[in-house]
Amino acid sequence: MSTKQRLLVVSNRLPLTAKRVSGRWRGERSSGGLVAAMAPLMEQTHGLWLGWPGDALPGEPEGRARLMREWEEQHGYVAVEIPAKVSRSFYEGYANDTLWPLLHGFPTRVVFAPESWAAYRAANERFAEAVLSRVRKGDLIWAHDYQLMLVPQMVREGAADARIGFFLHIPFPSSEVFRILPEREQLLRGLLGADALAFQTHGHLHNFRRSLLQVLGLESHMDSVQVDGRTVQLSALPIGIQSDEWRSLIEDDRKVARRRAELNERHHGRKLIISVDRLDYTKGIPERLRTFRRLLRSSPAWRGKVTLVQVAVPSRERVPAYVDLRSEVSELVGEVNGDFGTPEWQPVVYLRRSVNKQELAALYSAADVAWVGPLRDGMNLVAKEYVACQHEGDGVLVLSEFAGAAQELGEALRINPYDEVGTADVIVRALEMDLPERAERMAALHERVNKNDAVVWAQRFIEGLRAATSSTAQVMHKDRPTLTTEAAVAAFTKAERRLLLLDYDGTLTDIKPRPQDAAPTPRLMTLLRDLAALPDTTTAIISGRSRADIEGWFGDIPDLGLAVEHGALMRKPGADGWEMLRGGMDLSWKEQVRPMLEQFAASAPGSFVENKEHALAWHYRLVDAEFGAWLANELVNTLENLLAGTELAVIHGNKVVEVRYAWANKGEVAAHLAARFRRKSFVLAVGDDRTDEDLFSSLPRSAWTIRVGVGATTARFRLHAPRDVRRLLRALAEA
Ligand code: ADQ
Repeated sequence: MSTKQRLLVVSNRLPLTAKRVSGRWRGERSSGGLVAAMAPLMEQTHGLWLGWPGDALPGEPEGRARLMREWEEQHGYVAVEIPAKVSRSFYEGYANDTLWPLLHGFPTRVVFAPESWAAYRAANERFAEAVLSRVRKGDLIWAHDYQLMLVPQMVREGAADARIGFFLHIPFPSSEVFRILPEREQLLRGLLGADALAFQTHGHLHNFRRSLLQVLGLESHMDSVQVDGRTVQLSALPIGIQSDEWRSLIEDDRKVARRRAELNERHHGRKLIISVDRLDYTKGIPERLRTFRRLLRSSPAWRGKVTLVQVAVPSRERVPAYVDLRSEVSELVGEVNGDFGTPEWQPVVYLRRSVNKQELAALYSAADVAWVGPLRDGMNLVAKEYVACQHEGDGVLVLSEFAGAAQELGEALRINPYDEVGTADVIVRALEMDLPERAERMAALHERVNKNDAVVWAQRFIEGLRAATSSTAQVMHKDRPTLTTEAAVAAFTKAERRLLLLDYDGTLTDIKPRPQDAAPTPRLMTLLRDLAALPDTTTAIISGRSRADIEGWFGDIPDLGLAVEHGALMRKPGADGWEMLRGGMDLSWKEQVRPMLEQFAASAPGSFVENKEHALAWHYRLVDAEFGAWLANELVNTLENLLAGTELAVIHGNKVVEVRYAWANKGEVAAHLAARFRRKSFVLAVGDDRTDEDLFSSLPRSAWTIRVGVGATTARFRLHAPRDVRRLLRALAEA
């Protein structure tokens, strides 16, 4: 990788935290495997790491600034300063009180606080600004985790061609849980600013895709999604550990060997179970202690023969939920030890603190069983660390099926941590397992964990990001430019004659759950009246709707052209009556097609059949998004077979499947109206779905064709939403 392609890592914390000790600012290493995973790439590319250095406590500001400069020069660490008030509400508030429980699937623990959302936005802006102030062409930006979900889009807005990757370390929940969040759309859009998005497991990725569909109505492929004409690559990429480091601790470190010998000695004649967690409610610590109590109750033979060492490092202690958890765990430990302990034996050894890696390695390697029981976990590195430290290969890993690691570590004994009885049985089985089975299981785990370590993980992510942003990928998916109002107004005013062809739903107004709710607002009516009254200008609405709807809303604007049912019927500007584009039609096909549509409507509650004058439509906007899309594809296939060779066409529009005459399309009307306009005229056509593509392709290349929203298009330009279309048209009306 050339030095031109630097890696810019963006994470909430920098690898160093600024602390003021005896009046002087110093850097302290923050813990975390991410630093080691990034190290080779950071070094090769002379990369930068952008993150928060800790609160800027009052006092010695020059000393702090000097320290930050040193960090940047020596390590490439760039401090992203966040005002103390914002940082608390951002980190302890939105990130840890709202997103953390939500993304782990604990909706009842989610705190909804609009103020903390504002802080989250503000903090994400700080990170994005820091990236934008440093990024150079070709750099690869890699943002991490739930604290920074808005950063990809914010960076994209400031640097359209930036190469942005994002990795979510924690789970992505079911869409039913995710969509309770008021800011669900902004967060999804924030992530979609990236070129490559990766999750820990396929399950999380699947949940994310379902949320895209349910919340944004965005369909995606297994490995990609199209947004604003860009492709976002999607993948599942489970994070690994620093296997090398753990191996050398086990094989070469004398202190670790000594500690292990001491542990073996102390627990001689007993089985040792190890559990290591951050003190977090997602880790299932109370559940584990209750299960252990049950085991001791129901299996008296194990009393005095097994010890559970629970190491728990305090975490997020300013968040109330964590304070409660801390007391609950202490009480439970006291209860179990009080109920079952003897002068010779303490059932639970509880270490509520951080222990260093040597101590951890000794514990892992001395333990007969690791009991990893999170209620939900993105990956869980402890499971992998235990495996890496089992150099003799005789320990047993007991792993929650709700940890991401369970997807990879199939040879572990699986538990449902909520099931006390079932889990207690599995623990007994682990304690009693014979050596050959233990060895066989552990050998397979060992190989997998060592092969997919943290460095391999980081390399894979970067390869994916490079591929997603390679020049060929970019050329293939290069999008339409966004239309600028100034350019359109200039061309509009210069032209002698002007033609404006406007789709209605999804173009002039937002799509509504029920078609009848999409009536025009008074403001939109005024806009259309103003446009229709412009001199030397023809304005027409071309809609798939019925004559009744469109005439009911716009019939009294005399100079507005109206075409309905995709152009089967038309009222020319200034004309009184309606005319058919082609006459003498046989409508008997409706009798055959209608029962089929009714059948689909009956199998999908919320969907219905609309009987138009010259067409039939099945609307499924209210149907569960995934089911609706699947059913619509079924219907289209069935109808296409049935109608092959007839003059009818099946059209899959925006949440609607429609059968109508092939000639009755928006292109026919447009060609009809545009025929009277000379080459130098200004012709503008705007629409949001597949039926509008007919409109675009019927017009000369010089026409101002505009697609609203996402999706492949032949239009020359793209606008984001109906709001933008109305803004543009207002500018034309006033030009
Ligand atoms: P965490 O929720 O922090 O990480 P985990 O993956 O288990 O969870 O990592 C914990 C790390 O802290 C391990 O390396 C462990 O050794 C260490 N640790 C825990 N308790 C300790 C103690 N008492 N003393 C010293 N060290 C201790 C988040 C997600 C996870 C995901 C990781 C990485 O929640 O699901 O696996 O990021 O992506």
